Amino acid sequence: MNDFTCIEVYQPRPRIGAIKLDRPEVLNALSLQTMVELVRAFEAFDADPEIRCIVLHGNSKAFAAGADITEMSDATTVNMIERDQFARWDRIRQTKTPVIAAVSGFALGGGCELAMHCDMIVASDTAQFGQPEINIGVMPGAGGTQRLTRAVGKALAMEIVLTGRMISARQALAAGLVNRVVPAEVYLDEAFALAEDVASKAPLAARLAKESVLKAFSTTLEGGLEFERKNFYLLFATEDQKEGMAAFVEKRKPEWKGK
Ligand code: CO8
Repeated sequence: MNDFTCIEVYQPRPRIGAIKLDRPEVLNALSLQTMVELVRAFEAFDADPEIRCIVLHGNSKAFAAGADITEMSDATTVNMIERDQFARWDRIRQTKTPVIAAVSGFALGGGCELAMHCDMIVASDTAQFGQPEINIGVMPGAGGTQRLTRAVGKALAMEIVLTGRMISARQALAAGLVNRVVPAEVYLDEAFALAEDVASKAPLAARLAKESVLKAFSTTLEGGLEFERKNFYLLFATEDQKEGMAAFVEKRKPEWKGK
């Protein structure tokens, strides 16, 4: 996992996998190569039972300022279809391990959409979110019109998408787009601390709980309740359910096996 050129992959703390977008000269614009590497990193962490939570971040100036415009500017519809870039985004979306985006600076276009692919967002007070595609003659393509609308509601989503204006971290918090806003100096530590909290829980329960919450976005209430119930029952086949409940009864800390 050490031959990446657009990202850096590391383990900041036990059980936490971190991915740093690392193209600072272009504000971490998401090139095709970046997306290839992101998929590899996410899939490797997802396949590693030691990794219980993933944190995705950029640098203090930019999480990511969108897809790499220089790679798209001359593309035709046929080129875009042939590149099939969204297949990679779909693979990131399928990550089963909980994922936290730690956002400082710009999270624009594909950058905002990538943050919204994550399960939670910790923002620095300098973060700015936006879907400025309208300013370059297109529109969001990696889920922005759908995930942003579900997160912040129709009125604000329309304004962000139709004007291309950015919103501040505080506005994003008030609108429900992010989990918390913290000083820029500590945003990464705060994200790692949240990741540690998630990583300390029973991993199979965490995976199925994530899957069930996400189901709420793609099904009816009836279908979602059914899905949730099946996952709940499924967890009674795990050793961790026995351990978790025994530990509660015996007034001790549970020891999770991920089995
Ligand atoms: N792509 C390529 N290069 C970029 C991008 C980008 N998205 N954003 C910034 N850069 C480059 C700049 O060209 C500049 O390079 P250079 O130093 O060689 O001139 C460098 O990064 C620094 O940028 P600025 O000098 O512009 O920095 P400022 O602080 O003045 O401005 C902004 C920061 C406001 C963020 C500005 O850079 C900007 O507007 N960037 C573009 C934002 C944007 O439009 N994003 C949406 C892109 S389209 C998209 O994301 C569609 C996603 C669809 C899914 C993807 C699958 C195809």
